[in-house]
Amino acid sequence: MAANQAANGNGARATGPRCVALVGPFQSGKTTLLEAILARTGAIARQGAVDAGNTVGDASKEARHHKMSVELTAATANFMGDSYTFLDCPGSVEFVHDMRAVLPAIDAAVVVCELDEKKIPQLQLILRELEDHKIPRILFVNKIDKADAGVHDVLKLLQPASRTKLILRQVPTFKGDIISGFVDLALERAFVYKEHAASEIVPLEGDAADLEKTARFSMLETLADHDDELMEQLLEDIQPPRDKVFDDLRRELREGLVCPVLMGTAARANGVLRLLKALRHESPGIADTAKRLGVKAGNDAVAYVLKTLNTAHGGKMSVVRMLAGQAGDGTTFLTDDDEAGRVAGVFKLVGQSTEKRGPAMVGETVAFAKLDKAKTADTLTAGKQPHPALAKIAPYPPVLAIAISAKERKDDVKLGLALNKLVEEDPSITIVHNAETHEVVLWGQGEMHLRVATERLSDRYGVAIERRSPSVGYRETIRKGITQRGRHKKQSGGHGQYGDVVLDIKPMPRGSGFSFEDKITGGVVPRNYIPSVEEGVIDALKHGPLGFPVVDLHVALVDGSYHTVDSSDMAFRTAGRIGIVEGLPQCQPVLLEPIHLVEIVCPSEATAKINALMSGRRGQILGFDTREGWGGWDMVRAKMPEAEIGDLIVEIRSATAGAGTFTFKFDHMAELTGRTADQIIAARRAAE
Ligand SMILES: Nc1nc2c(ncn2[C@@H]2O[C@H](COP(=O)(O)OP(=O)(O)OP(=O)(O)O)[C@@H](O)[C@H]2O)c(=O)[nH]1
Ligand SMILES: [Mg+2]
Repeated sequence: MAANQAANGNGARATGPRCVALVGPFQSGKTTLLEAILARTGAIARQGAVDAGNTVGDASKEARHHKMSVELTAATANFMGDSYTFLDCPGSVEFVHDMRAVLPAIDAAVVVCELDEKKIPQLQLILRELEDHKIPRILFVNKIDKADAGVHDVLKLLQPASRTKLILRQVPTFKGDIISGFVDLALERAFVYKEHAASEIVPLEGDAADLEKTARFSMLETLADHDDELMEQLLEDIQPPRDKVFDDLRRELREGLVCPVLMGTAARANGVLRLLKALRHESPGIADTAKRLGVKAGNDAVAYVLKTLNTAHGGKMSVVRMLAGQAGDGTTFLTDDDEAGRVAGVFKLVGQSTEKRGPAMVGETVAFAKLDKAKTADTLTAGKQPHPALAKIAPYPPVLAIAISAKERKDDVKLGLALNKLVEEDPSITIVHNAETHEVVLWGQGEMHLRVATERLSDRYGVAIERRSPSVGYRETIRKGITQRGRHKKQSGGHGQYGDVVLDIKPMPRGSGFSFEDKITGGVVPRNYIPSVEEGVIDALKHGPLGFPVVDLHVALVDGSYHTVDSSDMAFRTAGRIGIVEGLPQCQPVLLEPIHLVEIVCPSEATAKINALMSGRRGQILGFDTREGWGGWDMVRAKMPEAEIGDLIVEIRSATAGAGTFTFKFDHMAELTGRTADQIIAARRAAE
């Protein structure tokens, strides 16, 4: 089979396999739309429903359980002789990495949205990502069965989310208060929706005809912004030929000059055929996408890894888009800096069902088995030289952490392996081993993200997990100095133990850590024992009188004595320890807590709420400003104790309809006294 290269110029539609992502705000109906598309194209016999738990997408136990998408679903279908792979992306911001990682290699995105003001900031976030990647996009206004907004309100509501001009391609028609169909403004035809069937063409007359005229004119006006000839025709009141309108729609979509808006009801498969036709005629194909990405021309296969999966039976699978050439069983790939492995099985994907198939051609989206070292977002090539990485998609910094451990100790090793697989599938999870507390800390993008991660550990990898809040990095220090003797003397039978030191302990400025000084004169403590004294001191400082590591102090060894037979490294080490353990409680120990610099970004209408939230959590607001390059958004800066940041993201999201987020970095340690400190110290004692 010769690979179909897409034709490019005006008037020609792209051909060959397409890859289209379904993206959009949380719960807008992407998985339902995928289901409708698969049913309309005959890839599945009957349209399932998310609420019934029988859709192709969201088939994992976790997704079914939470009734939301928690990872990417890929499904390939044929429509009018062309192959299309749809990538159903999760809408939740917590799982956004699965969406961001696929963007580089798609031809176009269908942005599924709702006419809901509260979801506009989320829509804006998604459109920005697409705009930044220069990906042609079509807005699909879903759940139109529930909408009662008039035609003009559609653009008024949605336009603020898009930096690119939106053009309304369809206007709804009503039967009473209920939307019964639409007029297609390019075709100039009226349709009535039929449930789970193609819409029926009806005569365009009466009110609908008037509505169509005005709406079509405004569509043409927008197109004419980028087409002088069309502008002249409009000014002279000449009806542009239909083909010209279609050519403009296609060109302006592909060049990212406009973003067309279609509508429908995914749950009933209404508007789905028109959407598919728009994709067929207007969306770019692999030739344009390869050009956009800068894929190097040549005969070697080039592929981009959209997603990495660990299936129960098939082992590791890399879902890839073929950007050049072809590849099949036995093809050896390189990443941009390593070997990727050798393909052992090519699969067509329709959700969780995988079907073995022949080699993958340019433009196709398939799964390759056993590419051991390929990672999501890698650029692969079958050539001798690595292909430069076409995209680097770093996950957003994590915002929430939990400490986890295997419920049963025997699962410790299994847990380690499972965590590696978890991160391989979802790089937006980070695992940190805290050497001080011996905790395994799972960092992720939110509550649900971490919950799903722990569910996967038990469901997929068979390791039951216990979870806790991770420890806060408290420290303690002293406010007052002291000179303290530390004496270790034991006379047990033959060989005794003898070490005796005098330590000058004094507080140091914040951030100076610990320093040790040898001030011994006249050999009262022999030189060779002094490092042991220091070791003993350091050892004791790991656990101060309040229960935390002690910092910001200086210890000088000023005096001491020794015994020619009984003194040893061990004895002086113990003496050093005793000096600290007995000395520190007299030095007015005080708790130190980490304070971070926090930057929160949020839609401006939420700024006041965010300020209040920060103050309520012992935050010190440093100021707020408009977010650079983001109309209608602010950035709030504050200093905030680590303990209060713990679940901050949960409240930020609830104050901003999911759109706000934050970053933080360590700033300084601050003294903490009073009730809060007492509680922390008591909790520490109880835990010991
Ligand atoms: N009324 C109406 N409800 C719909 C329509 N499409 C989807 N829904 C409902 O909206 C909810 C979310 O649907 P999903 O398809 O899971 O939405 P999603 O965008 O995939 O959700 P996430 O992937 O979790 O972001 C479900 O309860 C659907 O039944 C529609 O066209 N009309
Ligand atoms: Mg979904």
